[in-house]
Amino acid sequence: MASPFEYAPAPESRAIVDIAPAYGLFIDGEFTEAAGGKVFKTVSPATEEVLSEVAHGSAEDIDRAVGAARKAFEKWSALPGAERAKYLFRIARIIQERSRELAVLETLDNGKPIRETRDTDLPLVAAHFFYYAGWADKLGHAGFGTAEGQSGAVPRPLGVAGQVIPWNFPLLMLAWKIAPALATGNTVVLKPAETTPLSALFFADICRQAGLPRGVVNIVTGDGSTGAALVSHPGIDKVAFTGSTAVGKAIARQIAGTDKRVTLELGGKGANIVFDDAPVDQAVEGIVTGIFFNQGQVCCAGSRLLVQESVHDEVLDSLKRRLSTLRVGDPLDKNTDLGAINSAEQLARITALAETGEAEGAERWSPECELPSSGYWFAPTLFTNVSQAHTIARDEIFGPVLSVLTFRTPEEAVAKANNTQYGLSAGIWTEKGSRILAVASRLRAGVVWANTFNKFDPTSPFGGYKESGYGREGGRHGLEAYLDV
Ligand code: TAP
Repeated sequence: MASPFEYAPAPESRAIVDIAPAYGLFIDGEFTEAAGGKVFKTVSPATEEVLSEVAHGSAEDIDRAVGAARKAFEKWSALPGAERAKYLFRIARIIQERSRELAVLETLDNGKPIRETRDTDLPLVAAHFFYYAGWADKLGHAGFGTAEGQSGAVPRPLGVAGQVIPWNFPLLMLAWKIAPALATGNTVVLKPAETTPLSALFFADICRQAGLPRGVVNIVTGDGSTGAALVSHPGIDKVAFTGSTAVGKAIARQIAGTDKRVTLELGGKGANIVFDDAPVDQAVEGIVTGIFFNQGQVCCAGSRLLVQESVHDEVLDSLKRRLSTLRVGDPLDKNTDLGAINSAEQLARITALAETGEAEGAERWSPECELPSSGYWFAPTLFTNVSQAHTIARDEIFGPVLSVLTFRTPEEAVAKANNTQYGLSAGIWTEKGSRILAVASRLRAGVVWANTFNKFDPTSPFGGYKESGYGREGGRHGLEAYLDV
């Protein structure tokens, strides 16, 4: 199949991005049809319009991709780090040059507001490639072995990495996985989520533009069965998975007893803790960012608000006023705060959990807002009178739904925050630095934000405790997951 990037017409309504009517798999540097010719449609969640038809990869395609990655590994891993870095720097710069196009594409395929793809996702995607490009020739100085030319063990790449990513930050999750893998000398086969395959395919085009050697990056689109075929393929040396805890557990079971290395980035139920000395206006902004950024479809969302009893009413009044100003609607409008839910399936899950919240006796509130008639939409919602036993306080909703609980003392706040099967994120709002340190040190969460929320940086490791997974991505720690140390 010829590259879809050569013949795509430019739809007038969104001229910044040319989406071709069909895309193939990206294997060994070429776009190719799936064995058997199976395809699936990807739609815009905001309008339900079909954006494109994408090849549905099977076990046979995975086998081809792993073969290409294995072949490429010999040369790629033998390149001096400084040479690998040049490709990563080139990729980072092309991402910056094409960031408007990629932001529009991601917003169309995912449903998230253009302000978020443009101002948060794309700058972070480029930053990850820049950051890991910088490490490529310094691996011997990362604390995982000795430098080349010195005596001792030089850290080595693992081989072929099988990477499976979710739909909530398609391009950013790709960057989190591909940038460190390539910097450390591994080659990859990546499987994007079924509902958001397009940005990974545009990334494949960027790899070609950057002159990346064939087979170093392979993209196989498809559904869960494609991901399962990748994870179980005997030719991969490492599995990097981001997604639900249920699938993460299944993967851990599947690869038990093999010598594959694995990192799992799974679900969360983050506590956002507001103490009575916190500046209320700032805390309210942080609560809104914590749960309504990306429509709450964020693994580290602050989905449980723990507010000190003495300021509960003041915070809730202010929060409701602020929620009444949020604009829900067209994700391509730069004034939009909340876009569409990613899929009909996800919308059904959010709806069911919100109904469970009501049925169990919590009090539901949403600002008045008109939702578009087509597409998948859910109004920003908060629940008060929530107890720790409620389903909406325990289960990850992965939507724009906030459960509000209260506490009296810091001890109670810590106990409630930690009372979850998850351990990915938490936030603390207080003016006292000593309280931030004391509380943060007792929270069982991989990332703890103080007086901010949902801030990301490529230099900072990210990952979970308990059922939020294991291994770290990002920062120096993120290198270890791709090295034989
Ligand atoms: P999942 O259903 O777990 O899907 C994640 C990815 O795994 C998708 O590409 C999916 O393919 C694929 N997959 C499904 N079944 C598989 C199997 N048996 N073997 C291998 N791969 C399989 O999660 P989701 O609904 O996409 O994402 C939401 C979840 O991801 C939430 O729980 C959220 O917390 C978590 N998440 C965590 C993080 C971090 S960093 N901890 C970040 C983002 C999201 P298809 O989509 O094609 O079915």
